Amino acid sequence: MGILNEISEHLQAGDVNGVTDGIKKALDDGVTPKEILNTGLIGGMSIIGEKFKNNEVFVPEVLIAARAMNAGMDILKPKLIETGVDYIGKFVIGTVKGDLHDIGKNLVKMMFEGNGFEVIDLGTDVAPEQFVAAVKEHKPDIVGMSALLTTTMPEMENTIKALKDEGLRDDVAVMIGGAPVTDKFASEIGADAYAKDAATAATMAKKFLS
Ligand code: B1M
Repeated sequence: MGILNEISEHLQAGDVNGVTDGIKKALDDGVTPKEILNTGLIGGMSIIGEKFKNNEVFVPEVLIAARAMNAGMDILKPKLIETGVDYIGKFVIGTVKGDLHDIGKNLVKMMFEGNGFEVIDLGTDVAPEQFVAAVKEHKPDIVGMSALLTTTMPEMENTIKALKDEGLRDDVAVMIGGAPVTDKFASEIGADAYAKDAATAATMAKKFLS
C-alpha cells in the first residue's frame, strides 16, 4: 500500500515530519494503527536494521531513524492502546552497574521496539538488584544487558547470579552485548545469548519467545 511505503521511506530517511504527516494521513484514510506500526514503522526500522548489519548505514543514520520512529510512536501509541496492540514479547534492558555508556543500549532498545517488542528501559548504571526488581515487576521474556567497559562486564555475571538467587533465572532469557563482550564470555557466565549488534540481537531474541 502506497502510504505505508511512504511512511517506511520517511522513517528510513529520518524525516520526522514525513513520518508524522504520513501517519495522520493513513489514519484519516482508515488504515489501522496496527498496519501502520507493522508495515510503516517496523517495516522501515527492519530495513535500517539490515542495512546497519551490512555496514550500508551507520550509527548516526540509525539514531536519526530511531528519532523518527519515536515521533511516529507518539502519535500511534494512544491509538494502539485504544484498538489493542499485540506486542510479540517483553524485553527489559539496561546498561550494567558502574557503566554510563548508553548509545549502543539505546540502539538495541530501538531495534527491539522496531521489531514489535514492548521494551522497559532501566537506563544506565543498573545494579543487579534493579534488574531483579524489574523482572519481578514486568515479567519479561528476555533481560538484556549492555556493558562497554571491561571493568563492568563482571556485573553481567553478578546479575545472572542475583536472578538465580531469587529463583527467577529459569523464567527469563538473558542476552548480553557491548563492545568488549564476546560469545565465549556469554557462555562462561551462563547467559543465553550474545549478539554483536543491535539488529542481530532483535532477530535472535525471537527464538526466546514461546
Ligand atoms: Co567511554 N570508553 N568511557 N565514553 N567510550 C570506551 C568504551 C573505550 C573503549 C574508549 C577507549 O579507551 N578506547 C574505553 C573502555 C576501555 C575498556 O574498558 N577496555 C572507555 C572508557 C575507558 C571510558 C571512561 C572510563 C573514560 C574516563 O572517564 N576515564 C568513562 C567511563 C564512564 C562510565 O561508564 N562509568 C567513559 C565515558 C564515556 C563518555 C561519557 C564520554 C561517552 C559515553 C556517552 C554515552 O554513551 N552516552 C563515551 C564513549 C562515547 C565511548 C566510545 C568512544 C564509543 C562508545 C559507543 O557509543 N559506541 C568508546 C570507544 C569506542 O567504542 N570506539 C568508549 C557506539 C555504540 C553503537 O557501540 O555500545 O558497542 P556499542 O553498541 C553496539 C554493540 O556493542 C551492540 O549493539 C550496538 C550497535 O549495534 N550492543 C549490544 C551493545 N549493547 C548490546 C546489548 C545486547 C546486544 C548487543 O544484548 C542485550
